[in-house]
Amino acid sequence: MFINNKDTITAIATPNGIGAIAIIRISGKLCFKIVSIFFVSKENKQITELKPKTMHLGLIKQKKKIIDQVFLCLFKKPFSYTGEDLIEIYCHGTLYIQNKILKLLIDNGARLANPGEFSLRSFQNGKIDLIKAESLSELFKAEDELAHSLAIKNFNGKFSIFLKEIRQYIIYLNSLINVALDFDEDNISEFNYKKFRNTLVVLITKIKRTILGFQQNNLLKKGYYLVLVGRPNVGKSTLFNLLLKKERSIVSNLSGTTINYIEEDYFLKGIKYRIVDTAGIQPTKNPTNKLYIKGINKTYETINSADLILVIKDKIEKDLEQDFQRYRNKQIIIIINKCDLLKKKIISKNKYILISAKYRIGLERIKKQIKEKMNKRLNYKKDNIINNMRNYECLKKVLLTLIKIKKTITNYLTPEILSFLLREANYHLGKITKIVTNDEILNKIFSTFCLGK
Ligand SMILES: Nc1nc2c(ncn2[C@@H]2O[C@H](COP(=O)(O)OP(=O)(O)OP(=O)(O)O)[C@@H](O)[C@H]2O)c(=O)[nH]1
Ligand SMILES: [Mg+2]
Repeated sequence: MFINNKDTITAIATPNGIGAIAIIRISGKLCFKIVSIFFVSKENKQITELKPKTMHLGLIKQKKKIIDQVFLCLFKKPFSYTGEDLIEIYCHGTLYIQNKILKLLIDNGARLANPGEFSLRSFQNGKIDLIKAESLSELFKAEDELAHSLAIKNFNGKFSIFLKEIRQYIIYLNSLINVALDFDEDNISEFNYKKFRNTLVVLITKIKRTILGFQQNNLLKKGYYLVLVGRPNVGKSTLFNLLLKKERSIVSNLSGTTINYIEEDYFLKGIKYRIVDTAGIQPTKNPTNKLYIKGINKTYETINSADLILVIKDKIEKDLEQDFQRYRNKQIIIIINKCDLLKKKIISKNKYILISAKYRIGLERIKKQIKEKMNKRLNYKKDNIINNMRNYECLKKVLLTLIKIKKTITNYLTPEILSFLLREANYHLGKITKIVTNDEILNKIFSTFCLGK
């Protein structure tokens, strides 16, 4: 679509709309020439005489008419984000001024850039590698603290360092094979089998750990599934609304108010969850109401995919978990609601949390428990440095090839075959960072960027 880096491109880099200031970018061969047509610096200097990477005050003029007073910063090739001559104009943020300046640039020979085109040029001119570009893309999508910290980590090269280390391991394994290849076929014992195997195991463990971190993180990005379940009328929807701080689910004193489950994003201490309010489960064994049966089936479906179940009750029973025996393998928090109706004063025990959703009592205890229960899983995030699915897939292929090698070395494979398999692993590894010539992949990565980036 936009793999043409001969044109001079321009775009408004700040968000669409009115603001105090707006930034307009222009990059390419004709950049200085185009801007000098209508920029008059306060120092009365030509654009090319202005000091790079410094703010310069001046006027934007169309013939004699002043359009705006602006600051301008120029970057000379190759010392710019795109690697080309680049100018940023900081103008006042009215829509009229932004569009007027943009129009002046386009009328004088620039082309409106596509989303991500500045970054694409940066990549094509070797200023950023593919991992950095992809991390940038992830940075723009990051909605919560976790996604942001991962993207920023990779922007600073953590994943690249990891890949370098993996490559070193593969080079070392290859060197062990090469020693064997230098000897003749009958002299296979020269191949240091034990060293090869041990190194391979270390390498496999390293990659496995990283892959596991990504799988866990991916789950986190989608949000952990918190499901509110219980008998009808116990206050599930009241609690759901209270956690979300909005009247999302209908609350009433009629049993069976919630028929279909309702799902919403819920953020707690920077972590994203999906929280689900479900239809209350009736105690009757063989229900006949078709609508109710449908609703309940949905409730059980959500329970099956839950990471944490919040069981709500409105009285303290002997065996609090009796209805949920079959979900014993799931994490559960038991909540006794409507504590305001209790005659005796009872305090929360380890087994359950006493709350009153209606009177907003005990909410903090629930939040604390959610955090504690999920913490074990959240720890995985520390290991995760893979920035996206494409790289995950490539790394998985590297891992599968290495596992194949590990399985087959016991069959006394010749060093030639091992060398061939190692090359295959290296090929998949290379796909993560190598220059991608496929326009489709490049488009996919860069088109997720904002305009002007
Ligand atoms: N006294 C008291 N009443 C509550 C409390 N929480 C909820 N209620 C009331 O209990 C009734 C049922 O609340 P809902 O939140 O609709 O209950 P539910 O579990 O979603 O019910 P279903 O959707 O029918 O399964 C409403 O009249 C609420 O106002 C509480 O803490 N104390
Ligand atoms: Mg309800």
